[in-house]
Amino acid sequence: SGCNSESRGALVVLEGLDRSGKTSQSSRLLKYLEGLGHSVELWRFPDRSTNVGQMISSYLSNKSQLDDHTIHLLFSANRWEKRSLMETKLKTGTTLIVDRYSYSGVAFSSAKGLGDEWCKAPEIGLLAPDLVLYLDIQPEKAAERGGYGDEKYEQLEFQRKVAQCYQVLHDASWKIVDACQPIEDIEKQLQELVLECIMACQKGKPLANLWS
Ligand code: 2DT
Repeated sequence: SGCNSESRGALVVLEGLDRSGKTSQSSRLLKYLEGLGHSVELWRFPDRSTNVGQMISSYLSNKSQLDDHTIHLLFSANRWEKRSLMETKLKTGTTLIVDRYSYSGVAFSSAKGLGDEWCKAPEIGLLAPDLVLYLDIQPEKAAERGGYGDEKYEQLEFQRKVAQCYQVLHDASWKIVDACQPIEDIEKQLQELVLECIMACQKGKPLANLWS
């Protein structure tokens, strides 16, 4: 084991409500792992750089309207179009830190009233994360943090529903971290959890598909 060329990278996902600290903790993790000499990249979904991503971006900024099912499938397609690159990166030893993934997909759409099973179906066969770091914060607390932007879902009432929908999604790959602790404390906890996960992947933990 160790950092040999045959060992794979880890798929680490950060999830949580808007303003839970996912994005800043993701970049802190990236810097930390780079500092240790790991091969690591920071990804995020939606990936707004693709054609599908641009449709999503226009929807989120209220420049276009789409039926709830349609936008759900676009979010999923946006992950499918990155799946093979994701697999290649992981198999060649790069760890991916991913800011939002399929859990956001299911939580946000089921918060609108779409059925859980329907929401999960298009995610079947995407790569399953080795670790999901859920930054846990009450919607009211998140709303106090310098407010939301102007995008579609950034309203307290909707975030409350999303929080409930996230709750039914967690499985063995999830670690729930209290997002109201000092930033440095959260950072330390995430570092430990990610290192442990990277080691398990180096030792041969197999890549799996959703939903496992
Ligand atoms: P950001 O503000 O993090 O860019 O998120 N969303 C995200 C969904 O509804 N479905 C998905 O599959 C994903 C990945 C969450 C943009 C918003 O898009 C929502 C917030």
